[in-house]
Amino acid sequence: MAETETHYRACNLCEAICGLEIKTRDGAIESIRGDTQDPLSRGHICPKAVALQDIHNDPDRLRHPMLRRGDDWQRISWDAAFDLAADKLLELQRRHGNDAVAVYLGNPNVHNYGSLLYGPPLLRALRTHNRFSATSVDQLPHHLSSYTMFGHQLLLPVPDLDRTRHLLVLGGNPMVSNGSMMTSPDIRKRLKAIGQRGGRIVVIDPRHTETARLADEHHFVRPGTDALLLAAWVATVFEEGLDDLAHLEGACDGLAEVRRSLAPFTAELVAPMVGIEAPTIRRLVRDFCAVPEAVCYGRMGVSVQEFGGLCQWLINVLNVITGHFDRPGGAMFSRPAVDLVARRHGAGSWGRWKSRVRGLPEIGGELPVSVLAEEMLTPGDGQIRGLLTSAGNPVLSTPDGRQLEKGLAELDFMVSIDLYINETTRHAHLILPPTAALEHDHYDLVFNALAVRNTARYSPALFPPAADTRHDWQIFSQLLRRVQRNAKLKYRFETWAMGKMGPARVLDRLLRQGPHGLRLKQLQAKPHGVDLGPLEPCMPKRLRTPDRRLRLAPQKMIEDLDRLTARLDRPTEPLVLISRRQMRSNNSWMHNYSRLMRGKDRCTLLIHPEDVVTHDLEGSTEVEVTSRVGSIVVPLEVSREVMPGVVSLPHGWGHHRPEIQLSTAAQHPGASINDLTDPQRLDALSNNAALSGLPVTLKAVRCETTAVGHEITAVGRETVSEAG
Ligand SMILES: Nc1nc2c(c(=O)[nH]1)N[C@H]1C(S)=C(S)[C@@H](COP(=O)(O)OP(=O)(O)OC[C@H]3O[C@@H](n4cnc5c(=O)[nH]c(N)nc54)[C@H](O)[C@@H]3O)O[C@H]1N2
Ligand SMILES: Nc1nc2c(c(=O)[nH]1)N[C@H]1C(S)=C(S)[C@@H](COP(=O)(O)OP(=O)(O)OC[C@H]3O[C@@H](n4cnc5c(=O)[nH]c(N)nc54)[C@H](O)[C@@H]3O)O[C@H]1N2
Ligand code: SF4
Ligand SMILES: [Mo]
Repeated sequence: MAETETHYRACNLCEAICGLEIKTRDGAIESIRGDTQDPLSRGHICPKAVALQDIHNDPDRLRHPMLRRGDDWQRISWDAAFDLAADKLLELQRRHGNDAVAVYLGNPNVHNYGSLLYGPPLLRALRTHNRFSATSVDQLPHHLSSYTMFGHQLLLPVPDLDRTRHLLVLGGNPMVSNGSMMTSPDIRKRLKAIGQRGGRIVVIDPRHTETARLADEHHFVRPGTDALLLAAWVATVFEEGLDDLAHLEGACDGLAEVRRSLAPFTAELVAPMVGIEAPTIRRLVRDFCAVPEAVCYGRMGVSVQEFGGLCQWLINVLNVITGHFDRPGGAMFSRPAVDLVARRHGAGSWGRWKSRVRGLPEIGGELPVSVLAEEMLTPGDGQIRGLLTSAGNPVLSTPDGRQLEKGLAELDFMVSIDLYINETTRHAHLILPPTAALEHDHYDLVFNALAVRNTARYSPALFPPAADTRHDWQIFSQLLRRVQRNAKLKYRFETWAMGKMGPARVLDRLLRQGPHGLRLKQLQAKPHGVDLGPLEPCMPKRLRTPDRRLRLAPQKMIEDLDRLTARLDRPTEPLVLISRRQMRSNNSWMHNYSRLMRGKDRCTLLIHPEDVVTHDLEGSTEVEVTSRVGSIVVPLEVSREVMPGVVSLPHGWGHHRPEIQLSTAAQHPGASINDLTDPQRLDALSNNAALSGLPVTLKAVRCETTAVGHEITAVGRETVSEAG
């Protein structure tokens, strides 16, 4: 009789890296639970972890390399697939130059250490300037502020959540996202513990979020005005003498410049624009300064907006000048077992090249994904004609998905490394299917470095690769071998040797070199992970600036303040759109598992009751939302959760696209918020997409409407709001 086996591993679906206990019998999963012995997650999991078995078993998942001929997909051997991919990409480069081939890397790459170790060499070998990733619709401003202030784009301060007594959150909803750029599984307990030790949580968000519900205080903020609020806080700190830099005395440059440049942004000046009264703005920062263990933290809502770069800089400035930096309970640097900032290589860069059409600068080795479609659709030298995507779905996740679809349809060749034929990969000529999470080993290179506690955990694979799948690292490695076929022997040898080693041996080397001197064997002997202790003060030696000084006033940031001043004079748009995340979604790609799809339609437009009246929507259940670039129809959900003048939609929906092979998702299509977002709306400093605060108009859709698929056949009423 078959025995039940118990396996321990970390979940790699989101940033929380929860420990899992998985029971199997006869190679089938019996249960997935939280691992109570994991030092970081302590038994917590969310519903997505249980769906790991659905990914594993999903009949829609690709298990063979697939070649598209017209609308038909046919199986092809791996050898033929690798040869074809390399031949086509190299040929395009030979005929049209290296930049004719673009690469887009999606979010799951950062949750896959094989991809992180084996992807970059392939990118380097392709020598294209057209490198894109989900970073420029996400955390790019964090990297930019870390690069300019601390000397390394990956040296990212983490809120010391377990010791703080005052958490000030702007534009993050950890109760749903489970924490971002702040790996903090078991977030509910961690947040509740702040109150239990006498502390407070304050949330600044245009929506009364799940996190706001748990907080002691919540304030609505007009989308895209947080930089004004933060500037006013910094100005108030100096004006009222609340600054406390004693412990960093002598370690910072630019203090006087920060003080001078931000002085004009008084609370009274910014209040009408921000939507929070001046006395409250002042009181909020006094409260923050009054607690030694306090930290200000800002995430997606303040990153994907017009002033994302300034927001992330000002958050760091606020923590530093108020004595809440590099101190327990404040913003601290981690000391992970694999140190991402050990080498200068990859520390960051800015403007080494520019995008061809709009002339936007490279940052950190890549161009903003908002220019991807125009680089495909605009003829001329250097036009993108070939594309490699890995673990991404930019049609649903980047601005103006419909324009991108047009670009993808015109490509001479596209190859995707992905588990599915989705809204993006359906345009590929060739899809290379990787193993799914439970079929490969895992070590979290990135999120251990962003965690609220230093821990390390290695997870072996549970199952052998499904059918004819290969690990992502093997796919990258094989593609590289082909791409390099005419390269110098030295490079070809390196690639061969690295391919022979495999990621686990590379990891072992990185662990040994790391600050804790661990070995893979030690981690293998501790299936629940090892605890490496709380975050520790490490200034200034942890800084990566050449002189180990913290730059408080990077020139680019100071220069961008003029744009912020100009924002004060801009009239407020009548209605703007923001995004929201949902517990049972994971960006665009986990809507194919029925256990996550039960219940009511989730892709709804949240709208304040006052706006229902203002926009003449009484009695309608659906609404047509229009932006500069397009329209979608979505169900309305009236709620006081959003502030008047703001509507909210989740992202990652829009599964009505033809020819996708996601049978469950297609039954719950929703509509894509990124059919509305505008590739021309960027944070001019970081060039991150300004997804949030998008001006939109609404039009009622009459109840007798028949919606066919998701194309609009409804007769709308007049548009009443004239935004944008
Ligand atoms: N369940 C689930 N978890 C996830 C994901 C998922 O899709 N589902 N995705 C993962 C990924 S890739 C990421 S990057 C993280 C993101 O993690 P978070 O940033 O914590 O998640 P969001 O829900 O995007 O939170 C953004 C918040 O900003 C608010 N907001 C919007 N505009 C503004 C503004 O102008 N100012 C302010 N102050 N707030 C604003 C929104 O109302 C929202 O509450 O989540 C990760 N975790
Ligand atoms: N309007 C709006 N847009 C947003 C956001 C928002 O808040 N609002 N959030 C943005 C953010 S933070 C992010 S991170 C992006 C995400 O955007 P993307 O990274 O482009 O999209 P995902 O939905 O994460 O798509 C992941 C793809 O990877 C595949 N996949 C999953 N695991 C693996 C694996 O191990 N290997 C390989 N090769 N493939 C795998 C899945 O099948 C899926 O096709 O979306 C962004 N877009
Ligand atoms: S919170 Fe994230 S890491 Fe934890 S179980 Fe859910 S998806 Fe996995
Ligand atoms: Mo993200």
